[in-house]
Formats: sequence, structure tokens, C-alpha cells
Amino acid sequence: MSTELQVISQAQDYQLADGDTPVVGIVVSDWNPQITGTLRAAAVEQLKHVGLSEEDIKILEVPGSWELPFGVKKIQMLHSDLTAIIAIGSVIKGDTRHDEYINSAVTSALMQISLVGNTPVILGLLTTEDEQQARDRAGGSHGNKGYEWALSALKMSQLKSQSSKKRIGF
Ligand code: RBF
Repeated sequence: MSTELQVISQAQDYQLADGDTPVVGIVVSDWNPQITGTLRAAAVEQLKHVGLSEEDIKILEVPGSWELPFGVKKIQMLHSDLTAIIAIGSVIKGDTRHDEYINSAVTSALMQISLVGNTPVILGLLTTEDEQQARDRAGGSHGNKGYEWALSALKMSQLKSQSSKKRIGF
């Protein structure tokens, strides 16, 4: 697995393993919609690039990042065949400490859901100091994190469905 720092600004080639049929859920927050919309578009583009169809990608919208954990639980109830779920949100620091409370609660809830359930949850939460930092990561100078999150979802889908001890070749 590569540990090099990569800036990904477009869909990457990725070979699905034989018999691997990922079905990916995307839960996306409507707060800071220009940012989350761009992240979501990149994630969908990446998944389609490797061969997933519209049917293999299930999308659920929630009002804000705070609602992401409930959205993840809900999408699992609606679609029992999901192999991974990406939770997308953008929390931007403001005059109050809302960002700290939201980020802390949401990240630990998503981790809990991932571990208690049997479906990996990909953390697609931008936690930035300002809007520019968010833009930089949603199609700007730091690429578009949506592509990376989709690739993580594909890798974790493969890991979830792995039934033997053979090494997974990412
Ligand atoms: N939700 C986000 O996804 N990103 C934000 O930057 C964000 N900022 C907020 C700031 C304040 C002061 C409040 C009260 C809410 C904010 N929310 C934000 C919305 C939050 O995630 C949630 O949708 C609402 O609090 C309703 O539960």
C-alpha cells in the first residue's frame, strides 16, 4: 500500500478483484453545499470510473454534518447490501466552538457505527479552519478528496467481502 502523499484531482484507475461487486452508500451533508456537492461528484465519478453503475451507488442527503451518523444508520437499513459507506460533510470553523463539538461527536459516532456494524464507514469529513481550506480540498490545490474517499470505499469493500486469508493486493 502506498504511503506517499498524493494529490488526486481526477478519477484513478483501479482494478476490481475477480468477483468483487461493491455497492457503495454515500451520505452527504447539505451544509456548505458547494463544497460537499463537489466532493460527492468526485466520489461518484471515481466509482463509475471503475465500473459501478447508478444502481451500485446509493445516495442519501442529510441537513448537516451532525446528522451524518443517523444518515449512515438509515442508509444501512434501507440498503442491506452495502459494502461500504462514505459520509461526506464540511465543517468550517466559525466564531463559536460548534466545529469542535460537531467534529468530535460525528467522528466518534461514525467510528462506532463502523465497528459495531459490519460495514466499513469512510470518513469524508473536511474539518477546516476556513472556507478556502475546504475549497482547496474540494477541487482546488489539494485535489479533490472525494476521489480518495471513493478509492478507500472500494478497498474496504474488498476487505469486507474477503473470505480467505490470502493477501489483498491494493
Ligand atoms: N454543519 C456542517 O455540516 N458544517 C458546518 O460548518 C456547520 N456549522 C454550524 C454552525 C452552527 C453555529 C450550528 C448551530 C450548526 C452548524 N452546522 C454545520 C449544522 C449542524 O451540523 C446540524 O445540521 C444542525 O445543528 C442541526 O442539527
